[in-house]
Amino acid sequence: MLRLYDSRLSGNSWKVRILLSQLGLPYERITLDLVKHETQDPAFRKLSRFARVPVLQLDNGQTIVESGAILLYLAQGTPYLPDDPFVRAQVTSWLFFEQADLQKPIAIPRVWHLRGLTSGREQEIQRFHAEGYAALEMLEGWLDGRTWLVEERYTVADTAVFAYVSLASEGGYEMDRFPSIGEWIARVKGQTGWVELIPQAG
Ligand SMILES: N[C@@H](CCC(=O)N[C@@H](CS)C(=O)NCC(=O)O)C(=O)O
Repeated sequence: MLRLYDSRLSGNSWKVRILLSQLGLPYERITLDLVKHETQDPAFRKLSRFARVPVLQLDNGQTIVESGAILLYLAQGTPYLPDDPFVRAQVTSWLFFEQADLQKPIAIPRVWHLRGLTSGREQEIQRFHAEGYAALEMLEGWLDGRTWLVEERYTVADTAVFAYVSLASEGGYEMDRFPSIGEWIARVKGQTGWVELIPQAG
């Protein structure tokens, strides 16, 4: 059975859990505690060359690291990643954009907010916000008048970009500024098989 190493609040791991659910693939979930630095455990480091989650372990024991690589691996041959090479390149370009421009400026202030570590970091947060807002403006412009990121169909580009963008308010971003992003987030959440980051109790 597939095995996913994740952590409770990891948006990068969440992307993979959404796709696994949408594909109906059973998997074993192993949730690491990042506050306890469990990613530094020598046994885990053998699985993850970058000492980070998510890690997908295949039936034969091989592992895939990096959320984008895991999404592309799992989605091949499914409607979530079209076969046409040009369309695949469009999907891949969104995965790169998310990692280069969106993920870090959203994820780092979010972790500081969630762990109560913002005091003394105001200037750094401002710098991350400037970078993040610039990327969010580009995303907003692209989504204005469009339903999905690529070819007007839902793909792993949407899954990948959705995760941290939907969590940005937890990092102090004012998301009311981005109405098209807000509508697109609601559409992603409405996709069959979509799962919450943390399942509601009861
Ligand atoms: N580019 C990587 C980023 C992975 C990443 O930053 N993972 C974080 C959690 S979201 C992590 O494991 N950090 C290590 C730690 O905090 O110990 C991906 O997309 O998978």
